[in-house]
Amino acid sequence: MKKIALTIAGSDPSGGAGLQLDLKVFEYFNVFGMAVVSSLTVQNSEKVFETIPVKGEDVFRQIEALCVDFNINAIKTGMLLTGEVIDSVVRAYKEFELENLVVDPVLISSSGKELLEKKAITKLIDRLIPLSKVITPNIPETQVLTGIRIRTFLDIEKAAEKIRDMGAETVVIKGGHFETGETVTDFILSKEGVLSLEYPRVKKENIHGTGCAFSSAITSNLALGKGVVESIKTARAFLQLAIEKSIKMGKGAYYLNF
Ligand code: PXL
Repeated sequence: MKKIALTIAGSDPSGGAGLQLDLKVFEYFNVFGMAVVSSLTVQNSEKVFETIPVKGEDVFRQIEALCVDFNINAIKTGMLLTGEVIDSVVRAYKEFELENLVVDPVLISSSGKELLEKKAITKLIDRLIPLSKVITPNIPETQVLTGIRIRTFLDIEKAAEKIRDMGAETVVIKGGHFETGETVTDFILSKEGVLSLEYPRVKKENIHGTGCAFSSAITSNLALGKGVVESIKTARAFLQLAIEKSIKMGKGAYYLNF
């Protein structure tokens, strides 16, 4: 039977990020994609102009309707915007005994718009992160979540341990914002130990949706029944390809292409 992956994420009407991109990635991996809308955004390739909340109870009811019908093999969360949405996801995750949760702890857009309200950050840490099989923060998100200022590779390792101690099973710290050399190194702390994945840095000013695509590729592979580390490696290789092939669709950021 075809496997099902669910994204609980914000809408990016331009298709460059958010649940619209997640669905395309699920399709690429031949997984049946479902999407619960956690918030709306008004945006284009240049900027996120506005964020519009969806009520927590409405998010819960969307998930509920899916869970009473389908067997969902893996889930990811992206932009959640509010604490009440986090509460709904946590409640649904527990009530419907969901598994294989990938948390992309989206906090702020590249253009500087808040995608999770500040007062909900402790809720993310206390309630959602402990349920995650994989969490995929970038460097700025890692700094906010841990309070550790990342200057060296050792700082990344310490921060990964701190996030693991919050209850995440596997922590992937994305190195794209760290240094600006010829390579990008992602750091993985899993039950199997530590691992780093190194890829050539693609020199394009600004590429939209990389975090969304990476976490939904991991989710796809978990839905297919692959192991955690294998899912992360496959997702990273896929992301590299999509970055290399990324294209200018509008006036602003490059969009992933795969
Ligand atoms: O890349 C973070 C992100 C996630 N989800 C939505 C977004 C963005 C960034 O703009 O718009 C909907």
